[in-house]
Amino acid sequence: MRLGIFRGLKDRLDRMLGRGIVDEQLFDDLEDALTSADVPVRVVDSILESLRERVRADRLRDAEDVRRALKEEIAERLRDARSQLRRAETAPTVLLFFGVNGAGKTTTIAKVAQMLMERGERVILAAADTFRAAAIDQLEIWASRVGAEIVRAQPGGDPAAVVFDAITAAKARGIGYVLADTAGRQHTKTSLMSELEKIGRVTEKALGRKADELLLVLDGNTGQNAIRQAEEFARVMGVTGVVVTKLDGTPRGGAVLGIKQSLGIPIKFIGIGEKPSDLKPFDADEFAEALMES
Ligand SMILES: Nc1nc2c(ncn2[C@@H]2O[C@H](COP(=O)(O)OP(=O)(O)OP(=O)(O)O)[C@@H](O)[C@H]2O)c(=O)[nH]1
Ligand SMILES: [Mg+2]
Repeated sequence: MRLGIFRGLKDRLDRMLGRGIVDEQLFDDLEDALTSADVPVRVVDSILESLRERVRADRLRDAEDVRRALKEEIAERLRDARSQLRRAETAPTVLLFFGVNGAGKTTTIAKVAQMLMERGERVILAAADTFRAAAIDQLEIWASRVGAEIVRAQPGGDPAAVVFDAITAAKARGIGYVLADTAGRQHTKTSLMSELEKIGRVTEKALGRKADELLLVLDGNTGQNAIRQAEEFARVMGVTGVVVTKLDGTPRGGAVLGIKQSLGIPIKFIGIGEKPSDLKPFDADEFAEALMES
């Protein structure tokens, strides 16, 4: 897996560790490398504190051992049993996607739809971004490309009603998954946040329970603001997991390390390109490994 995050981290680590001396200078350099990738200061401190402890306790002297310990510290902070996508006992499983403008919601839905369909599932997409006609068309194009069905309304229609209709259709026809696309919204815009809350309420009415996954889509380029966004969406909607997109291109993706540690929200998927196949179910060890190699 190629990630853009921590671009150059591998070279920096090689240089740092190549000196063959595990000293304060090394920890300063590591701090600098992690901070410049936008890993929140609190997370950097906690990683380095544990790493120091390990170096001391296990008497690590070898560059390779320090590298492995660092990787383990990062992976430990990201591991979460809830990273796996939930599947409802009573169909349909409803996944609601939301986030700020341009985060990658619609593309992620196409990717998740394709992944589910490859597993033999049937999928309905709900085009609940009714603000722009182009948004509905974009989802329609993805639906036909990946072979999913779609429920749509007229532009300007009620987004909650679209989700309601999609759930009703899925129930009637025994379709396993409903993936709902919503309009991009800034987490600071109260009216748009209450619209999202309404979509959540209507989902609950149609389904008889809350949406099975409330997925916040975050652009990996967002840096520290990702945590602010996550806090606000979690407050208004509840968030069961995040999808971090565009990790193929960003040197600032370290902020994602803060979301799990600060808010306890697991990462479910990462996006590593624009194609439907460019999605990975999140695996903490694989991710940490890829970071170290980037
Ligand atoms: N490189 C890269 N580009 C991505 C990824 N995910 C999405 N994009 C691109 O990001 C842009 C925005 O993606 P959309 O899926 O339209 O984002 P959105 O959140 O639905 O946007 P709005 O509906 O306008 O709020 C598009 O050009 C996508 O191709 C990714 O993982 N990697
Ligand atoms: Mg969209």
